[in-house]
Amino acid sequence: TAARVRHEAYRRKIVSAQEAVQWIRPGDTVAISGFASAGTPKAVTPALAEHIRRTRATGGDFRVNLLTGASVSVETERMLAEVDGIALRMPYQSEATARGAINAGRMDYVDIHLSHVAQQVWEGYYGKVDVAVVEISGITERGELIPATSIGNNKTWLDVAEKVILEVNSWVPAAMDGVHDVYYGTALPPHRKPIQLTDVEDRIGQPYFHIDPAKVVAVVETNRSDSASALTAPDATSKAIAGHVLDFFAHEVAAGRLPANTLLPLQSGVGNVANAVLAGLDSGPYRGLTCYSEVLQDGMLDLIKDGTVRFASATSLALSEAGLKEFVDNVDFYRDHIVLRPQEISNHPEIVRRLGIIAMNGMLEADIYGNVNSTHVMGTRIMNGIGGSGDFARNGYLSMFLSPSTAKNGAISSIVPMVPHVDHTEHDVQVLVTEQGLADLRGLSPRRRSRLVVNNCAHPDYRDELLDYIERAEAAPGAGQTPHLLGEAFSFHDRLQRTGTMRAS
Ligand code: 0RQ
Repeated sequence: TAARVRHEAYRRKIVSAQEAVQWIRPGDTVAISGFASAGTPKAVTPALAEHIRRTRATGGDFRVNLLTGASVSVETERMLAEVDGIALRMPYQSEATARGAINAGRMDYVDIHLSHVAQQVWEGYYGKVDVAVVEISGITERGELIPATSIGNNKTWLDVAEKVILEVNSWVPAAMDGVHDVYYGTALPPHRKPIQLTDVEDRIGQPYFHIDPAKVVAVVETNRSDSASALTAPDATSKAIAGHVLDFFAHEVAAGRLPANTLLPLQSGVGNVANAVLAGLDSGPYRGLTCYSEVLQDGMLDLIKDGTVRFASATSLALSEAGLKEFVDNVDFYRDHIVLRPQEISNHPEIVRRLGIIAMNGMLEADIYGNVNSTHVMGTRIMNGIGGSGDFARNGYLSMFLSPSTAKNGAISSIVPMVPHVDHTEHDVQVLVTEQGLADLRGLSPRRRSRLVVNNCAHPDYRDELLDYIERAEAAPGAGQTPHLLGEAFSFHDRLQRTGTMRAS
């Protein structure tokens, strides 16, 4: 206790999670820490789920509105959804139980760009925030809060919440102190100033959060690891996608549009394909690369260690047990190469544009003109959410979307005539990549794009039907700038719904 909570006034507020949770009332808006698997509160949220379960068992009703950084730990998302404890969820989830509740219409879900969350809360769209539950790694002698493994929206939650519950997690290595850069200079218009960040490693803020101590109603001590992010070795499809991306980088360097060796700051999503691209960079000619992204995973530590990556900025450090050990054992080294920032800064459009980020994100499907659906299966059922993909894709120097050319053992083509839900419009999508190949759409009109997308990216099983669609759409009277046959535009989806596959029999 003394080592982590170094301020007497906060030591007097230490209580159990069960006591702390009494501050949360039915109908409250509760903002919690957490971004990907890193930094979710470990004690108060399970206690809240239990509290809600008991209230329900005695015939009561108890639901809260839940605001987070992005996804939070799978257990947390599941526990709260299982007790039907969430009325409204914002801004991102990626868990099956919550997804089911949302798609059944039992949970309201507001799916917004991650860079917008803080400002929308300041603007009051979500009403007042009653309680913030924020995991930190310690409290200094002066009462400053030392962030944990993710920052997300924590600065905003601590600022706006009426009551604050702190979870001090002594599992977070004390050596992480100093990795964070919390910027306090953001404001709403007309008071905005330029954000003076011109290089990925710039430090423009301070290492700690500050808080009005009067708002802190409880301090709960924990010693629990983040739930480890599952990592799988890249499969053949992911490796093929990564190979096309790496060839493209070489091509852009040769064309003088990217600096040799260092490229431009990279942003990549999480998951198999993103991991394969990062692993592929290791064997390329690159030295001194930089990353300006949301989440850093184990693979990034390897790249930093061998000098492939010079510096990485993110808002979340989602490591496995092994990754964390590697980080702690060499923390003095890594502290010079990694910074964690609030997500309004890690995803800030102004900075993404200025730095010239290479944005690489996953997608569910793209259409023949380059519109991308990242979020809604069949245009109706939410998968995860838009997350940060729009922040980076819309403002990046290069905007790339990556996916296998088929899903569900080939029953679904990820290249379709028209996407039934659009997250990233044709204006924001420059490059599509599947294991089949890469379509560089820059500088091309819609009629020049469609054949390229199909020939380079679609799976051979679906290519002829797509080319036939394009030809007939172009030949139709009044075909227009972006030819479509409206009666057939969703024929792939319609067939999937009727027969269980997009394949023609
Ligand atoms: O489901 O495993 O049950 O079969 O979607 O698909 O191919 O494993 O790819 O993990 O990269 O996810 C768009 C969801 C892709 C993700 C999406 C099914 C497929 C599988 C996953 P199964 P893959 P990924 C950075 C920015 C938005 C948020 C974002 C995403 C499952 O990338 O959520 O970009 N993006 N954040 O079978 C039906 C299709 C499908 C399909 C795939 N067309 N129809 N199902 N699937 N295509 C985030 C951070 O940095 C934190």
